[in-house]
Amino acid sequence: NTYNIAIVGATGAVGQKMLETLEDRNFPVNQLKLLSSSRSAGTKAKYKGETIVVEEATPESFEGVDIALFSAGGSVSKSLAPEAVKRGALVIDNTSAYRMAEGVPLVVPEVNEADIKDHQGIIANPNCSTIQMVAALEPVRKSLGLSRVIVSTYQAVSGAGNEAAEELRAQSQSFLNGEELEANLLPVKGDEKHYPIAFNALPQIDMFQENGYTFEEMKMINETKKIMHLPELSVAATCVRLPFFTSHAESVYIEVEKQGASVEDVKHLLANAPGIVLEDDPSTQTYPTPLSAAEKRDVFVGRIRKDLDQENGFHLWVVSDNLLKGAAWNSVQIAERVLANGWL
Ligand code: 11C
Repeated sequence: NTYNIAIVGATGAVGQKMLETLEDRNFPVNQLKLLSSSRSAGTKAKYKGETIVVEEATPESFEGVDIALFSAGGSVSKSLAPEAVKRGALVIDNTSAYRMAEGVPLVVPEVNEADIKDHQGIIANPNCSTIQMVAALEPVRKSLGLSRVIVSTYQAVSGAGNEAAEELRAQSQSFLNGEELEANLLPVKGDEKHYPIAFNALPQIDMFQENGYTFEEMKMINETKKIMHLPELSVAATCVRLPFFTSHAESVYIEVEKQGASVEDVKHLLANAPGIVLEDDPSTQTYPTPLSAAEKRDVFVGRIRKDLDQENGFHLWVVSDNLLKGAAWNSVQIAERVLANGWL
C-alpha cells in the first residue's frame, strides 16, 4: 500500500527535514503535497528527484490526504488540523497546539507507542527537548523507577527556525568584523526585547509564564509527565539557547526509585535501548556533542555519573538532532508505527 501525504510548513526548518526523512526512510508515498503559507507558496522542492511546487494550505488541500504532517506553527495547526481530520486525514502535529489536550496522544514511539491507537484523528509530536530526554529516561524508568528529574538544556538556534539560524550567521560575521550586533528575533520572536545570540547564551526559550518558568521549560515539565504516564513525577527545567546550529544537548539529573543501582546498571540499560546510542568513556574522552549528533536519528547519551551525595541520583548528558528525532524523524516514525500497527 502507498499513501497520500501532506507536509504543512514544507518550507520551514522542520518541514524540509520531514521531506528528507520521508525520502531517506523510503516511506510508502503515493502522492506528496507540500503546503505552506501564501507567502512561501510557489517555492519548489525536490522529492526523489522530482520537483514539487509548494501550494498554499487551505481546508480543501486535505481532500484525499491520508496522513498530514503539520509543522507550520500552533495557529496554523489550530485552524487547519480540524479541517484535515474532517476530510479523513490523520494529522501528526509538531506544534504545541494539541499536545496537552485530552484525547490527543503525545507520542515518542520508544516510550509510549501504544498510546497511538487511541487517537481521534490527531497525534501530537512533543517538543524537541522533551523527546530526547524521555527517550533516554524511559529505559531507566522501566527497570529502576524514576522519581525526580532536573534538566538544564543547551539548545541550538535551529529550534527557533531558519530565521534564527540566519540571525546567528549574520551576528557572528558582525562580531568577528568588530561591528555592532543587530538582534531582531531571539530569544523570542514577538517578545519585547531581543538579545544577540552570537558568542552569547540566552536563558529564555519561548515566552515567560506567570510562574517565572518559560513556555519551553513548562513544555518539558508537562509533556514529560504525560508521555511517561507519571503525573506525580518531580520535574524542573532550565532551558538555554546557545550559538550553534543543530542538536540540543541536556544535562539531566535523575533520582531512581530502586536503591543500590550502579552507573554500570544505567549504562547497560541505555546501551540496549531502542533509538539510544551510548557514547560514554572518560578514559578515551568519548561523549556526544551537538556536532557529532547532527544529521543522525538517534539519541546519544554519555557522561553518566552517580551523584556524590544522593545514593539514588545520577547525572546524564543527552544529545540529539533537534530537527530529526526532535521533530521530523519522530513525526515520520509515528506515521511508520501507525501503518505497521494498522492504526490509520
Ligand atoms: C526551540 N524547542 O528549540 C523549541 C522548538 O514546541 O515544538 C520547538 C517548539 C515546539 O526553540
